[in-house]
Amino acid sequence: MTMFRTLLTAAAAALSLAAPAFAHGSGEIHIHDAYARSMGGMGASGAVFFVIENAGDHDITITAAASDAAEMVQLHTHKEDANGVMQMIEIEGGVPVAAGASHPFERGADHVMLMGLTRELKDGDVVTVTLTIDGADPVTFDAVVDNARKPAEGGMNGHQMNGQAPSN
Ligand SMILES: [Cu+2]
Repeated sequence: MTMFRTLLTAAAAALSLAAPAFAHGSGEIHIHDAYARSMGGMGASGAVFFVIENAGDHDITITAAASDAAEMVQLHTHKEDANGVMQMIEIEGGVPVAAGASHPFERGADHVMLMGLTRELKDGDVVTVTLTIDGADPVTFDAVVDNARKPAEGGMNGHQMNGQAPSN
């Protein structure tokens, strides 16, 4: 049996060595409810929000984000400074998502920051985002621009009708 086991082990080792890089591919990573918004026209900033689900059996870390909608794209989060003021800062070390877990990118928390929009983002436009992931293949998804959407919770205007034009 020892010989047989050795052969099996060798075969398994050869298989794992030969396995393509996408063996733990994006089929296990799901993006839900993606949308984008802008804080102004071309050259201004925008952000992308979504929920990422790691349906795989090992932990991953989102290390970077890219999009052709902006000159610079960063993983951001909000942090309270010494004066109690919420500030946006770049996330260092990436965003971990444990196996079987989901992680929200949402208003007032983690988000994909679009800095220097290359075009105006109007409602219904599509922003394509690619996430670089440690532990999985890159994931590319489309986020539809919805500038009227309110934060999911805690928003002062949460009772307002979605899609209602702001008065200005
Ligand atoms: Cu930001």
